[in-house]
Amino acid sequence: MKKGVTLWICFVSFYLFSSNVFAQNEAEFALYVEQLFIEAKEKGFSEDILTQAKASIAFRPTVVKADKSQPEKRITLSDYLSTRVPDWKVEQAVSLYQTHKELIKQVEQDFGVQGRFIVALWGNESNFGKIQGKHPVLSSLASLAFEGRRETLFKTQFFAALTILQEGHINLEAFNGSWAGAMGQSQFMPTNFLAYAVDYDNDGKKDIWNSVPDVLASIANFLKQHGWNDEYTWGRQVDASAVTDSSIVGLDKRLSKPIHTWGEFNVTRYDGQPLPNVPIKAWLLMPDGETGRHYLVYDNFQTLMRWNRSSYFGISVSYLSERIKKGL
Ligand SMILES: [Ca+2]
Repeated sequence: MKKGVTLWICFVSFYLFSSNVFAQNEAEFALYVEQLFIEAKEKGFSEDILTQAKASIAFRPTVVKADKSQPEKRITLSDYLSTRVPDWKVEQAVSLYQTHKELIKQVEQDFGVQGRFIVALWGNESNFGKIQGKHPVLSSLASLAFEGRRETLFKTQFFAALTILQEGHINLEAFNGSWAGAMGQSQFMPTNFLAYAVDYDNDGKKDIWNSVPDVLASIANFLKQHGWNDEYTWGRQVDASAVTDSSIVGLDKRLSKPIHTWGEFNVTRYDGQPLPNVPIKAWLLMPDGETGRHYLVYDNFQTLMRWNRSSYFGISVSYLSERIKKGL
């Protein structure tokens, strides 16, 4: 057979096969959604919400694909910081801080979290609300639950999303988020929304999509509920290049020591001076090993780890908060 013909047959068979797989997925997905809504009804959601929600649901193969192809990160922390915290983001953060100065002061007082960390998280999560994701939350979560890799997790998120809808914080048309279901300017997953979102402008809605007061207070509330203490900061960059024992490095609870005792392990300030003699417990963090940047981080950094388990993320939020402080 001619090569061109073989290729053509291959192409047609592949097309038929993949469209067949897709149709099969669609049919299985429809059955799955039926089951999901039977469960939702048993949980007591109102008929009205369920009818509306169900009509809006479509299979989203793109989110499933995104879930399966999350990149294995291997860039250095320095590269990460220059991508995540470019100068323009620092400038915007400082300028927005000034714009919302009074609001931020109030949130600081009410929740006990320094404003620069709230603004840094706002910038890191959604570019201060500019990038919130346009994926319909219910369809994304149902598709991810259906796909099965983390079914229990996404089902829990799906029912939490239905609760948000039923409580009327957002309408169905505007109920959008990232492909993984992270929503609004603070990119809360639905369960975090239910636990930590705040209606700070008192309009009856926890609107993390549109209301800056609600967004900033919700971020602060998350941190506060996870143990933030505004008498302290996040940590500091240090020089730990003389540390030879890697077993003392890391964020494990058991590895904390009062900051000044780290001197006994040859850790100094970044400029080589001795560490301050203060009774703050600290962990030695070396995200890229010996050759990269070194930090002593405090309890508040552990709180940032509750937001996102990546130490690169925690350092980038901390770094942006430092740049904001400098710029104010
Ligand atoms: Ca509100």
